[in-house]
Amino acid sequence: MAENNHIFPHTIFTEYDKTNKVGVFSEVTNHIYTEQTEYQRIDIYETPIYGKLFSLDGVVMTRDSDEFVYHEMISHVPLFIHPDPKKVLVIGGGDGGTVREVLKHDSVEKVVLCELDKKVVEAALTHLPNISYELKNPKVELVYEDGSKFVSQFKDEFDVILIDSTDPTEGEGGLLFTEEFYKNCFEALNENGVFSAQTEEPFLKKEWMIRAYRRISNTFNIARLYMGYVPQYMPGTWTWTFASKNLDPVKDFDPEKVNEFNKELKYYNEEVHVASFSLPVFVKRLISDY
Ligand code: AAT
Repeated sequence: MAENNHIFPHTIFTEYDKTNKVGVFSEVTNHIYTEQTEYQRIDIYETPIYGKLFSLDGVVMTRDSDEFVYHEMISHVPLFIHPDPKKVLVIGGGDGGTVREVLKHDSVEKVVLCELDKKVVEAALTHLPNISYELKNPKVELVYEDGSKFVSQFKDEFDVILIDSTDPTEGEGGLLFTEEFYKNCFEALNENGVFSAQTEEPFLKKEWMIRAYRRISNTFNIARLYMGYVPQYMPGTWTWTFASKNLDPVKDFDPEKVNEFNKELKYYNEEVHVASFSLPVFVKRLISDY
C-alpha cells in the first residue's frame, strides 16, 4: 500500500494568506528561536531544503536558501545607478541581508540601518550569521526606531535610501507605505539620490503593488517598477520600485561597472539589471491604468 501522504509526521511551518485563502509550508527539523516582542512574533526554524527560515507573525521574512535574490535586487539596482554612493539609509531589514549587499560597494562609507525591533537584529546576529554578519561592520550604525519618524529629520543627507519593510497592514498599509513617508525619503536624499523599496507583487497583492508604486511615482521625478523571481515570498515573484531625483535606472546604467565588480553575486548581473525593468503585459496594465 502506498504511504499515507496526507499525514505529516513532522512539525510544519505554514504561511497562510487569510485574505486570499492560500498558503505554503515546509517541514521543520528544529524550532530554533521564538519570541513575542513588543511589535511582533519572531520565529526561526531549521528546515530541510530552505535552511534557516525566519518569520515574523507567521510570514517568511528571509531564508538561507534563496535570500540572495531579494537582497541583491533591492540593493544593487539602485547602488549601480548612483555615480558614487557613500551614505546609505536602510529602513527595516533588521536581518542584515540588505546591509551585507550594500557593503559590497567599496565607495560606501556609512550605512545607517533603522529597524523598529531590536530583537530582530539580536535574533539575526545569533541565529542567521550568513545573513547578518555585516551588521557588525564599523561602517554600520544601528538605530532602533520607527523608520518613518527617523527619516523625517533629514534633508539632503543620503545618497541611497532602501526600504526593506514588512508587508503593508490593513487600512493605509502602515508607516512605511504612506505618501508622506515616501515624500520624507525624497527630502532626505541629496541631489543624485536614488531609492528602492519593496513594493509587493502582482498576483496576490496587486492592490498594494499598485498603491505603493503610485505613491512613489507621485513623489519622485523618476519611478520605475522592476521584478524578480523570489521563491521565498509567496507566490514566487516580487517587485521593487526604483525612484530618484534625476537618474534613470536604464538610461543611466553602465554595464561596465557591473562587469568590473569584484564581489560575489548570485542573481544580479548587468543583464538582469536591464531585464528586470521589462514588465509583463498584465503588470504594465496594472500600473498604467490610472
Ligand atoms: N530583509 C528581508 C526581511 C524583511 S524584514 C522587514 C523588517 O522591517 C522587520 O524586521 C520589521 O521589524 C521592520 N519594520 C517594520 N516596520 C518598521 C518601521 N516602521 N520602521 C523600521 N523598521 C520596520 C522584509 C520582508 C519583506 C516581506 C515580503 N513579503
